[in-house]
Amino acid sequence: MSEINYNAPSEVKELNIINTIELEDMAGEIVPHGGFNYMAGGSGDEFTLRRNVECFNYKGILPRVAANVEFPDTHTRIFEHELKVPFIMAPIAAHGLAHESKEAGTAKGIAEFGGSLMSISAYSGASFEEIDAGLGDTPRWFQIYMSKDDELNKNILDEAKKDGASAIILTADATVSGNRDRDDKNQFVYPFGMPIVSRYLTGTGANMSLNNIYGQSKQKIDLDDIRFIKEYSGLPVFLKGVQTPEDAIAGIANGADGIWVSNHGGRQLDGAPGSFEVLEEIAEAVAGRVPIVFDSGVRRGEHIFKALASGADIIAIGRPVLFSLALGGWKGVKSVFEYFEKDLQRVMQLAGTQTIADVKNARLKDLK
Ligand code: PYR
Repeated sequence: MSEINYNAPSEVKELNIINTIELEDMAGEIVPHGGFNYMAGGSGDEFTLRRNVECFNYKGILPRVAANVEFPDTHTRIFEHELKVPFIMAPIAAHGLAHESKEAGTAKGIAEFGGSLMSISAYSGASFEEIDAGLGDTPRWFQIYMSKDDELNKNILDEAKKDGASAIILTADATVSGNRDRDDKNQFVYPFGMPIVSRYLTGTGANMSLNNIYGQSKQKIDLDDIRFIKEYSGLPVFLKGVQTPEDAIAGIANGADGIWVSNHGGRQLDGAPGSFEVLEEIAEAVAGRVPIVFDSGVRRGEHIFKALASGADIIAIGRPVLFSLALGGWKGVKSVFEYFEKDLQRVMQLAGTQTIADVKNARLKDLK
C-alpha cells in the first residue's frame, strides 16, 4: 500500500525552550491529530506515562554550598565513544510523523549539536542512507525489532553494521503493543513505510497499525536472542525494556553488554511503576558489570542528574526531541540538546558537582 496523505510540519527554526514540558502542547497544535496522539500517548489509563515524570519528585537533589565548582563538565564515555553530554537520542519509530525531514532531520540536529549519539529505530520511516545524510560521522546505535526469520535478522544486522552502528539495542518489551486507547480511537495507521523492516512485512508499513507490525515481528523473544545478535554482529548488545533486577541479571548472564532501563515511555504495560522508581534496585543488581542506559520520563536537567545519581551511565531522551523536531526541524533538535546541556550544567553547579563522576556519587534524599 502506498503512502497516505499526511501533512507533517516542515518549518526549520531554532527554538527558545523554557522547559520541555510545554513543547508537547505546542507540537500538538501543528502535528496532525493521529500522529500527535501516537507520539504523545501511552497505554491504558496512561498511569505509567504520567508516573514516569512524576516519580522523579520522590527523590531530592541535595543542594551543596561552597563546593568550589565552576563550569561543570558534562563529558562522559560509553564503550569507545567520548560524549560531550551524558544524554543521547532514544530509539523512536517514525519521526516523519513529527516533521517532513523524518529521521534525517533528527540526525542533522544531533550532528550539529555534536558529541552525542543517535539511536536508529528499525521502525524508522527513513532508510539508513537518508539518515546518514544528516548524521555524517556522528556515532549511532541500531535498535532492532526482530523478524521471525533469522536470515532476515542477519540481513538487517549486516545493513546496520555496514551503516556504522556500534551497538545493537534489543527491544524486548514490545512484542505486542500496549493498549493505546488514543490510537484505537483514531484508528491510527502509519502514513508512510518503514524501509528497514519492510523486508519482513506484508506491506511497506504504510497504512498499517502498530499491532499489525508488531504481530509480523518476532514476538517470542528470549534470552538466546541476545547471544544470536551478539555472535552474528560482533557488536555489543543492550537488552532494552528492563524494569526488574531479575531481568537485568538474566540479561547479563546471557551475554548482554548493557542494560537499558525503560518502560517504553509508558507505552506498553500500563500500571507499571515509573521507570526511575526501579532504576536504583536494577543498578544495585548490575553492580557496574555493564553500563546502564536509562529512559522514560526525562524532561529536565534535574531528571538527568537524578538518574545518573541512581546508577544510570547514559540517559536517552525521546518525546522532547520528537516535539522539538516537529516545532523546528533539525534546528529544533539542536535547540533541545542545547537546552538539556545547559539545564544539566545548572543543576550540577547548584548540587556542587564538577563532573559526571561527581554526579554519579551524589547522594539523593528520599522524599515522601
Ligand atoms: C512504539 O510505538 O512505542 C514503538 O516502539 C513502535
